Amino acid sequence: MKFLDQAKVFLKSGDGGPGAVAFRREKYIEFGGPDGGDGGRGGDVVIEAADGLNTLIDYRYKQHFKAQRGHHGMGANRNGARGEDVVLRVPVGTQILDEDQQTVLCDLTEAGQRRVFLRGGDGGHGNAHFKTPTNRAPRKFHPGWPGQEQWVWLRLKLIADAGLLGLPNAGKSTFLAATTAAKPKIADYPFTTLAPNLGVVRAGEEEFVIADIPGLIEGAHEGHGLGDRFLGHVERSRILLHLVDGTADDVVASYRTIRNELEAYGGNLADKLEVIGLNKADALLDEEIEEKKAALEEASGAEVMVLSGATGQGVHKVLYRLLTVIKESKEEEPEVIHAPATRSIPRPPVGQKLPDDEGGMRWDEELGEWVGGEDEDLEADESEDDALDEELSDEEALEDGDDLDESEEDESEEEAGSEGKDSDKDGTGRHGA
Ligand SMILES: Nc1nc2c(ncn2[C@@H]2O[C@H](COP(=O)(O)OP(=O)(O)OP(=O)(O)O)[C@@H](O)[C@H]2O)c(=O)[nH]1
Ligand SMILES: [Mg+2]
Repeated sequence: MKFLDQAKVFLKSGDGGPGAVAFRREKYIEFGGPDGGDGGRGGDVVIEAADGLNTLIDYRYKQHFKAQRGHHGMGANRNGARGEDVVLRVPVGTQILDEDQQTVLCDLTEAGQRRVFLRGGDGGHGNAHFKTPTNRAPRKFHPGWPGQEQWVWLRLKLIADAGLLGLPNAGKSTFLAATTAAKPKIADYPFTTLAPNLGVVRAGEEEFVIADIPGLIEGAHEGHGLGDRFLGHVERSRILLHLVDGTADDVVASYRTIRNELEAYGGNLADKLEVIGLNKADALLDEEIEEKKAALEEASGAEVMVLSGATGQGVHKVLYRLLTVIKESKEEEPEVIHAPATRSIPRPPVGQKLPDDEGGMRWDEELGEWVGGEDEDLEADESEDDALDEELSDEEALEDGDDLDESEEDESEEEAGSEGKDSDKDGTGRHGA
């Protein structure tokens, strides 16, 4: 299944149904009074965290979610039925962010959690409601209250107890495969892992979840490599396992590169507890291990554990350390860690940064593309980077989809709406009865 961890969707709760204008008309009964019922309430937009989902890919293909409007009231004091809710099933760990991506509106951290995100509008009163001693035949009715509508971002931040970090090829996926039943792709080229993988470690009675994310490189926060967006999936971790490839010439530089990216990402990441692992010990001589371990300890000011995901050397000790911290942290704070809002929009791709004064171009965070300046500049810039091209074409495809959806649905709604209202407003008799 394709992995997608962010999507922008339009939500609308149902409008309330209009009240009816109707009068009792029956043989032998004179002066039958007003008996138009109330309209039904519009459907809600409900968000539900579903077990067994781990991607937002469904929201790439459908972006508009509208709950049904309430049914209209009818004669003989019959109230309209309630509109049907629209339910969005999202993976556990999904946040709903405001359109500005700054505010977390809702954070679903447990399977089965349900939130009424937008309430449907109330139905309007029928004319029976407006009768008074002085106006015994009112033709007044209320058309119903409108529903609410909003564009929001869905952002998935997977929930794992421990997060794996490191440069590409540090051996993160190998570690995950060695300690859990997960079967991530492993190969000796960078960026083997393109989307996060989760695995469950079973240690005796206990178990915990590890997340393996794509490798980070220098400048990931500026969009280099795969960018740093995947760090969102370790934001809720209680501890990070930072793997450093022991066969690298300068392990301290490797370590610092990742630390810098954590700082640049912001959120709560740089302050998280971290276990540092000098990996691939099987490929190193003993004195190399000693030397590199000492250098790393000096640079980090923390103890460095030596391990090899390939042979299993030192792996149990690392798992035990992780488990101890996770257990302590869960005792202190059993709730899933609330992750702050972090930017989920694409960042300027590599080499695309233009100074603000150059041609008046600037990077538009909302659109994820360069805006302003001369068109020629824009084209030249776009063709430089394949990644950008892909992003743009994806977005265009989505936008086209939006337009279609909207125009279709709007038309059908308008038709339905105008029929409904005509029959209400002519005020000549029973509404829909
Ligand atoms: N000798 C040795 N090789 C290892 C060890 N762990 C991983 N490797 C090798 O290092 C290479 C990269 O391993 P991966 O597990 O794919 O690395 P990764 O960190 O997941 O890399 P990305 O997914 O690209 O970020 C593979 O060829 C592995 O076989 C180890 O402990 N010892
Ligand atoms: Mg990997």
